[in-house]
Amino acid sequence: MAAFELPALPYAQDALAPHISAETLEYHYGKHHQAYVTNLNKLTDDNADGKSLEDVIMSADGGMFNNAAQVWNHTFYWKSMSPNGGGAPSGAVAEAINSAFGSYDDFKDKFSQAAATQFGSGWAWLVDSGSGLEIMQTSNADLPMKHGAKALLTIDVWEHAYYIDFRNARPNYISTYLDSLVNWDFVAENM
Ligand code: MN3
Repeated sequence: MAAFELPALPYAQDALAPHISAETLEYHYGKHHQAYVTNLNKLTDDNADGKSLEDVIMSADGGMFNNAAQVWNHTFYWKSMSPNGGGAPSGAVAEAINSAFGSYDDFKDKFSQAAATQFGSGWAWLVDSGSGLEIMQTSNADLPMKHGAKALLTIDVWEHAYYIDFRNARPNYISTYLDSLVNWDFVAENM
């Protein structure tokens, strides 16, 4: 009977500054993410069926799918970043990246290109497809679990993710994410 809730941010609202400002998180987390939770609760009658968020994502379509998936995507995105993140991974993650893409630089090029060329609103992902690590692009609220893949890392490329800090310069947002924010410990947990 519990309603879906907005999970706490894994860091303070100003913790990603100067790369991503407190103002961006005030709107992106406090308004956008919150609105997806609020809308999902309206559409699911405060989850009277007691379904998990993943159950709703896998069974719903239309507005219910969009809001449920966006709740999940944003929770995953906040964890994909860290105040002390960025740069090349080490250990098992580095080995998996090198094995799948040849090198960290090759991964970086492919991930950046996927994030930059996602037309309009959407997401770029590092996923485990079941036969190794791959880069995936999704539009709007779409996400890897709908395609049988396991998400390991994501970047939100909806304009609301970067417009306050980077205006229209999506490539600068992507390089800042990779160089200063990406949370490889979270990827290791997901692998
Ligand atoms: Mn967003």
